[in-house]
Amino acid sequence: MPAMTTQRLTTISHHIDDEQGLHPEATGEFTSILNDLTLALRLISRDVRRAGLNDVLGLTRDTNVHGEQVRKLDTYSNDVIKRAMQRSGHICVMASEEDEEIVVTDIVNNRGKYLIVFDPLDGSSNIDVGVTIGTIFSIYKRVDLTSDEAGSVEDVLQPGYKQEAAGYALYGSSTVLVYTTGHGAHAFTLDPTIGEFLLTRENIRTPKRGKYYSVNEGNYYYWSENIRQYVDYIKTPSKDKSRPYSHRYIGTAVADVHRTIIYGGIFMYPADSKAPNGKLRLVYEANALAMIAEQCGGRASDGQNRILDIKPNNIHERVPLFLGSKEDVFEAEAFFMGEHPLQQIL
Ligand code: P6P
Repeated sequence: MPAMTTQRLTTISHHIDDEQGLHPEATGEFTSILNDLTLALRLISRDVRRAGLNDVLGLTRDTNVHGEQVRKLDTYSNDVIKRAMQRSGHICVMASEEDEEIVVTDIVNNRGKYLIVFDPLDGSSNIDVGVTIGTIFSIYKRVDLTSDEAGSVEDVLQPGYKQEAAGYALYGSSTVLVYTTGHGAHAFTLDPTIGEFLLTRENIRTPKRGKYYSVNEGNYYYWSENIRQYVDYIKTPSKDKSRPYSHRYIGTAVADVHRTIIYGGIFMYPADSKAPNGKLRLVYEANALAMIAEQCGGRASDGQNRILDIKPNNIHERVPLFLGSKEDVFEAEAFFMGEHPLQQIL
């Protein structure tokens, strides 16, 4: 009888502590921030799971049975993260999809040397139909570590390659947290009975080419001719049976990206005539997803430029996104730039 093999039982707190060992200059502040963030994600997960029951539980649009103000789930998620990030005093400034301006932490004489940018609830329009939604986050060091001034918008507008950590939470059939500190990307699944995120996939690796493409085909006639040619190409049966690809599209970027980094293939939100810079946000969506994709061995670009190299000009700017298996993204880029060999003979 072969000896039983036992899977290591690793919580995200264990993993964050272990990762701290990989950063010799770490002082525990960063670890404290990540642990505070996981508390916020567990609270959001709990309330996302109840969302469908609000009406049944008598949680009206205005006040619930306890007379408490019932707020929209994305507003609630936004507040939970901001409150969790105030605790440590290590965060000097925040930016959120839900707030027009930066949020400077209100701790007196705050010397925090980190900042967080986040989309508290990506895909929230899917809540009412029980489709997976998620939270996306990035953590940076502030630009001037010697400053004792409040954090500023310059701290928030750093290029994505400056990220210290990035990740996302998926509220689907289970709650999954994927994060990286630059040493691979790792997935944890929440066991709600004990409130712990347990390691389920370490060092996720994306296949160098996949069989799925994920894009809103409803925008087909708004895309450039080159993008239409690419999508037509991957839908056309090939002799070696490598094509057609299968189409998958959930409409929540975090969920579509997660499937893409696990199974391979490509997720795209290209620019189109309605959205000349695409729909997804650079600062608090694309940068985190791009860092995760690269840590899994994949690629993320705007069709030409590496996402992580793009210097943001404003908090809410949008960016086209091509993300996934390296070979698939390179092929899409060749079509996007009109340089694919097949386009020369069309
Ligand atoms: P469309 C969700 O609203 C979101 O911001 C992303 O999560 C998602 O990828 C995209 O919009 C879906 O947009 O235009 O396909 O409905």
